[in-house]
Amino acid sequence: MAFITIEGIEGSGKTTLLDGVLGALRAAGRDPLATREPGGTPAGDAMRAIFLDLESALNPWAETLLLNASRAQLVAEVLRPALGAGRIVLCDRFVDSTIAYQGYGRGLDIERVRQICDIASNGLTPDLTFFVDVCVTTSQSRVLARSQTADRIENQDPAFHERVRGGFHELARQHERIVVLDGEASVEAVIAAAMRAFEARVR
Ligand code: T5A
Repeated sequence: MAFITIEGIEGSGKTTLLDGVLGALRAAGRDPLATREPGGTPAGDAMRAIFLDLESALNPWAETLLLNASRAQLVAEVLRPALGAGRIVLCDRFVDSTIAYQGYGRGLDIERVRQICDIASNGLTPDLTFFVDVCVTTSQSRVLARSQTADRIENQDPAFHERVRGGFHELARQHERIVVLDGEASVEAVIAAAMRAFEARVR
């Protein structure tokens, strides 16, 4: 049993890494579960759609509470049962994203944001977190290459994304569970570095 989260700014390669780690674990005979935030449950997916919609004029605290409503549902409906069954769970984003985006990015009081996240996560903390780090220029060119239409968060200015990236670096300094991976390296190199960290810390 292990709870592993993957963090980083937009287009940093989290989903690509998650797929790579999933494949490596399955090849080793494991049966991991993969999910994501916001979303991962029917109710959470509906909240994700509201959260990302450009038409949603969300107040930053409403945004924080919405993300954490989705999280509370995911913890109760998916994460706890899977971990309780002894599975390895990989989650694309978790509490660190809320601290980085709503705390550092939006500028909300970080302690109050953390208190809300604590209610939603209900004591669940990752065993290992991969922070896939890329610069904002790389992030923006990857997001643009994928689609010409940005969602509500991708639409924020570069200074916002710099603050979010800085927030992830600050969290990595504070928490030993966070492993910083160079997301500018090749996909194969990022996956290999993650698997080395997994074997050293989880097995
Ligand atoms: N959010 C979320 C908050 O504000 N607060 C919160 O609490 C939470 C939980 C949705 C949004 O929600 C916000 C943050 C987000 O804005 P999301 O669905 O995770 O979160 O959205 P994104 O971060 O935008 O996810 P992306 O799919 O855009 O990015 P990924 O998963 O990091 O990147 P990925 O793997 O899809 O790769 C992007 C492109 O880069 C290439 C891939 O092939 C792909 O084309 N790529 C690489 N290219 C070269 N070298 C590598 N190493 C590469 N890795 C990937």
